[in-house]
Amino acid sequence: MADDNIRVLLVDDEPVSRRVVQFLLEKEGYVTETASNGEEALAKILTGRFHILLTDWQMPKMDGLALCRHVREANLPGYVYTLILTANSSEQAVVAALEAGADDFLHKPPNKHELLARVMSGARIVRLEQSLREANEKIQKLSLTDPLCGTFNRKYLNEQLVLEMERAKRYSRPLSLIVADLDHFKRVNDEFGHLIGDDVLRHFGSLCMTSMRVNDWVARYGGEEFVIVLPETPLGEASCYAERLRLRVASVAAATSSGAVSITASFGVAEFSAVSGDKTDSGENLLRAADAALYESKRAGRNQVTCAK
Ligand code: GH3
Ligand code: MG
Ligand code: MG
Repeated sequence: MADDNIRVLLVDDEPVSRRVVQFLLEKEGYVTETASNGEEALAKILTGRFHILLTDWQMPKMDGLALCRHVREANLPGYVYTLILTANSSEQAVVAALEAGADDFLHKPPNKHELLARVMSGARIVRLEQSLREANEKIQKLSLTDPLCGTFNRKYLNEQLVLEMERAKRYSRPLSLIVADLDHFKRVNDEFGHLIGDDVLRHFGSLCMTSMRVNDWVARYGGEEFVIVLPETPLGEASCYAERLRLRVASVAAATSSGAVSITASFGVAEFSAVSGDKTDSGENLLRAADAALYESKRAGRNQVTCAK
């Protein structure tokens, strides 16, 4: 039996041959939908729901070759394995179908066993592509995540901040950034050891992640320093957010194997300016301004929020 996750789109303008093939595929366990011409098929394929396309060649409106070409040009979430069915099985026809982007070619009317075997081999390719894509996504995600805290890492910060600033500039939207640094964190390590220090860092990362809105994100910048990016947020709002987070950090102790460990953190806040030449006109300058404000918080006694001037 076929994997019931595999969805097939069957395209044929002749209702009888459509019904025969649909019956065969469904009996084998493939979820099968149909279309009666290339145009209708393309609209369905573009929904991204199909893994295998089994299409007739000669059809009104848009033929099978044109359909294949459109499918290959489309930006789809996964690979669509494509088989072309035709009565014309000349060498030139086979070449034209493969050149148009088909993966395989079947004579019409198809032999039942051959049809199922070829669809099954398509399903194998689809699953292979799915697992490769999932593995890639996992690796991509891991390469942008801080392994200790589960926040994003510095690589993500460098890449994403530029994009966020471009968007803010293009749509004239505000964007703010907070640099947070744990206070006297060295003392935590000295008193409780590095492993407990790690627990405390995880705790801090988790407090940040659970107190943000959906479009905000946090990256671990260095040892015990984090950067929080707040799109669509002007300086005043970002400062209120930092103040709420500061209070939460100071009031919720980290639960560690050595018991509850209380910490505080200092914050520096800055808002991006799209005006070239301003103090916060680039990612680097924005970070520098927030860092200078953080330094002010440290200098003034720690456990506080300072906005960049
Ligand atoms: P301040 O209030 O001025 O920020 O003082 P601080 O002690 O927090 O700052 P300092 O920069 O002197 O020390 C930071 C400490 O953070 C020292 C370093 O050992 C520790 N640290 C950095 N990365 C890690 C980590 O991944 N795990 C643990 N446990 N400690 C870390
Ligand atoms: Mg510190
Ligand atoms: Mg530090």
